[in-house]
Amino acid sequence: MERTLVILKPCTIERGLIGEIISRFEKKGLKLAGMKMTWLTDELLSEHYAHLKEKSFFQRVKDAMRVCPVIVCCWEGLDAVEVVRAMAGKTNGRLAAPGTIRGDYSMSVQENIVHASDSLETAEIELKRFFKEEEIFDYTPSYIWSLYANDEI
Ligand code: IDP
Ligand code: MG
Repeated sequence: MERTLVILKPCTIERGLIGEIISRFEKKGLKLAGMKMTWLTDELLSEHYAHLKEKSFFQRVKDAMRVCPVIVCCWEGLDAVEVVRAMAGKTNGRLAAPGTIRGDYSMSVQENIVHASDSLETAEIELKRFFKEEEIFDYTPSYIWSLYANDEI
């Protein structure tokens, strides 16, 4: 099973969409392996958004992530990284397809509801960045055999 990082961004907290977004991942059949509320630091965000450091909007994007605490989640499932990225949709909420999280809840490139890891390698690095080892939980939900065929897992 793969694990991936999702961050519910400040825009999501402020707009009262926490339950809606978490509910989508739950209904899909992803397993919540870790979750906490945390106030991110500029230092941590500089690391997290290092790929944007040459962009004019780098500082603005980081500041937008510190408007209020965020909720970081670890979701687990078969192909979880790809599944969650597909559920998030395109970066720009105005271009993201209806039915995706950004497509349904965002009108913005920056204020786009969630962060989702973009590859398995990134997910591993990002989970370590935001969670301590003991904050990620191993357990098997009783409904696992209703979610997957026995040759899938
Ligand atoms: P992603 O979140 O879809 O993986 P990235 O390119 O990794 O997109 O960018 C990280 C975050 O930076 C985006 O989710 C968005 O909040 C912000 N961002 C990306 N491109 C722009 C832009 O052109 N203007 C403003 N903010 C941007
Ligand atoms: Mg990204």
